Amino acid sequence: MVGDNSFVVVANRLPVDLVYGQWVPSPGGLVAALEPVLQAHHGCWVGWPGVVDAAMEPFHDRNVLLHPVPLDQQDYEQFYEGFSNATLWPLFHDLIVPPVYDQSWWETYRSVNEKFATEVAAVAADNATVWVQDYQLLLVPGLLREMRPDLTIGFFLHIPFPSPDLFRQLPWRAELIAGLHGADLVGFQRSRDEENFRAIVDADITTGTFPISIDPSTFGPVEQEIVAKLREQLGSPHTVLLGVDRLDYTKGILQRLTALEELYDEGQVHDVTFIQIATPSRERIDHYQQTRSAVEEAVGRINGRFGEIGRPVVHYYHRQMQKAQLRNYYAAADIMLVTPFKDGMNLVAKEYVACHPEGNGALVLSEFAGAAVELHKAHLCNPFDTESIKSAILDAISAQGSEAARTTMQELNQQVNDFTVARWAETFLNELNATRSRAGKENA
Ligand code: ADQ
Repeated sequence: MVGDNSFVVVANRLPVDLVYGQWVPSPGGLVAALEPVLQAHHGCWVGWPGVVDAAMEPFHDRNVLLHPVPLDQQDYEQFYEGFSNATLWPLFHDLIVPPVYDQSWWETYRSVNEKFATEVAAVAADNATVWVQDYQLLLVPGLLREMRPDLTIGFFLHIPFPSPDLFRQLPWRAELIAGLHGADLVGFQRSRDEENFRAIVDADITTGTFPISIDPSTFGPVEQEIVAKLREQLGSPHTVLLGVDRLDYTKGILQRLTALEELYDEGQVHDVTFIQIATPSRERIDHYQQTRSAVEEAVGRINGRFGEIGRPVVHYYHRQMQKAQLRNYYAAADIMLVTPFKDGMNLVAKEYVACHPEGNGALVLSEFAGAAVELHKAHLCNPFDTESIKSAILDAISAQGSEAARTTMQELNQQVNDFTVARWAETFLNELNATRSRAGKENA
């Protein structure tokens, strides 16, 4: 028996969180971008609700039908924390920390991917389109293809794809590649990721590059009074720097703190305040705990060395924030620091740019973030080189208020307004349909 959904999105997480016993929409542009498609095509979303051992019936949220996939504690530890986030995540981010290769994690990863595929196979209508998201579900396209050859299957990888030499380390590399072969179209953030993937697969798999984006309309207009108040609360510093990240070792948070500390130490900056907002993330994994300790130690040290009463140099928040509040911080910041060692895209960079339609503000951006391809006019830096981060910050400070800085920020803003997440989804889905029609004709 088949289901009646002609469009199915499958992702590790459902786009909702359970907060004090209530389901609340989880922040993220993906659901906003896909909502119209889901509604127009009688679609549904298959994913884990984020709570272990939750036995739940399908339910509606914002008019989208959500199909929960239950995971137990072992699934959570071995599939999510283990294989997804301690094996694939570090391997796909170029070994910033060493990946762990563990046979039992792999077996759980495979069995959880089977659970997701089985659920999708049950809810998808005849000839439905299924869009599989990200590195937690690399086996789903292949498993689904066996269960339901009638489906059109797309896959999008949100994180980078490593170079062939790194990927070959993975003991289960052949199985993962076979999994992706089940897709009609495999999409990447950057052409470099697509090239890395193409170097290890047969020519017959269709791939494409589709840089993800945001919905700029959710980032404006900004209330100037609130922004002015925020700057006042900070003590009206000359320059406000901002960082917004999940607290993850890929994001280079410690490196930007080190750069700031050295700039203060050398007397190159004065009256500069840095706000770092870090969302708690994957907190039970060792390397995340180590990163948090190192970041918090640096914050304390910098404030101890250079802060004054009522005027710390670094304001550090380790918590999730509402998008509306985040928007005020983006708008208030003179310079945004986005310095990951490696990042599939980095939506924070685009969100900041979306909050600066008038052209004030500046973006310091790692050349290793996918966003650097489109936002190449930002102050690019190499996060492995503290001098490079420092000089990008100094360049941005000295250009503050200039006509050239304004023109650059307006161009970046235009780019983000033109290439929205809705356009990303539409481009991917059009290409997926075109690929499937070509294949249909060839087989006819
Ligand atoms: P992430 O690694 O999570 O995403 P990013 O693209 O920056 O990184 O997205 C983070 C999102 O979380 C942003 O929308 C941001 O606003 C939000 N966020 C961060 N800190 C927050 C806080 N304290 N409070 C509230 N919201 C906060 C992965 C890949 C990226 C890729 C995206 C999408 O690692 O490279 O860009 O998927 O494909």
